[in-house]
Amino acid sequence: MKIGITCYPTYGGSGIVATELGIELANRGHDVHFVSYANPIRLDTGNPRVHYHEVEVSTYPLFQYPPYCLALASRMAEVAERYDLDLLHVHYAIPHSISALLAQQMQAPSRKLPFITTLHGTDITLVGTDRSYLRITRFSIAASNAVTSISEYLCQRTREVFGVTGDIRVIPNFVNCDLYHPSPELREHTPLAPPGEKVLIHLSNFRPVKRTQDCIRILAEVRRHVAAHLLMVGDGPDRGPCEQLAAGLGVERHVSFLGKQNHVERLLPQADVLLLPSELESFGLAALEGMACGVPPIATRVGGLPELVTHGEDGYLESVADVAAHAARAVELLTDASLYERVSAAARATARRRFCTNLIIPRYEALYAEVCERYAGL
Ligand code: GMT
Repeated sequence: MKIGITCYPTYGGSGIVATELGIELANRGHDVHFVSYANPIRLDTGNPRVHYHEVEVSTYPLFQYPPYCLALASRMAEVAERYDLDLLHVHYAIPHSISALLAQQMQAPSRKLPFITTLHGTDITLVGTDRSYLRITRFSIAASNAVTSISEYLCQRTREVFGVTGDIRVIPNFVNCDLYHPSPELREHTPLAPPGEKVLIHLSNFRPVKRTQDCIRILAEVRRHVAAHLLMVGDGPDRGPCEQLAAGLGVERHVSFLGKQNHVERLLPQADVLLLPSELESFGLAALEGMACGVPPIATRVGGLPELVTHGEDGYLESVADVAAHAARAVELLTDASLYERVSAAARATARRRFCTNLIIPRYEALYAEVCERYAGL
């Protein structure tokens, strides 16, 4: 098929999922056209079936707010026409599904261009705090030819927030288990931490919802019992406060801030435990990527995380802000080798059994075929 994908190309889970989906689809023989304002992160494949079309937004002085939504719609329509696209798949409702709807209408009646909207979470929670997006988001969800959400939790929330009664298909996020895999050798001898120290890792965009400072507090607590080093991967508004807190708690030598990294599959296998103390996660992609690498997550019991992590089996779920409980779980795992091996193996097994690309990508392919067939008959 010829598929147009739109996402936010920034350092966020929705962009990562959209990018990885496009790459996997291209590996399976589809032609994938990314339409966005910048090259999506992690899109560094040499696959000739992956194309990127930039949306240029005019900065004419009259426009205090450049109309990105319209420029995107226009580019979507242009790409659909030139490359004979079968459908558009947009990740994140605001404003991508409205742009897709406009592109669809611009093509009609000569070309049938259905579009699918995948909800990732913040597109729904944002509406919770900014009601000005409520009506337009509800409208764009209803106008989509299919809607998917990345967890049961998010599906439920969408129904509650928007009163949506139509079909929302839950297709969970996925991980390439061949690319993301454990490496006991690397874990034993990582160059990223002093020899003999255990390694904790956190991966996010350092937004307040991630509670990144809790990671620093957890490390400080863990170090009272076990020699450990923390890798903080990513960047965002709370990086500065984290650095200050590390200095304040006297653990700055034991924390490495690695900034934004594209190849997290090379970093994760070097860690023993993944920390995800978020206030909310609709899915928790970082936890899944860690699990595929055999790195047990210690996360919060919020949002979609309980659909991914089974407490005590393949990771741990604790209350938000309960630093002592998160630290105690880390100490437990890091000091009991047989417990560690069991939980680590179970984490990897969960990723393989339930969330591997070879299980999830065919579900998107089936949906694409179904939507195209249904839309052709309209
Ligand atoms: O969490 C973020 O800051 C980024 C955000 C996004 O929309 O890019 O992530 C959301 O989508 C990810 C991929 O589906 C999920 O793994 C995250 O849990 C979700 N974030 C939240 O719900 C807060």
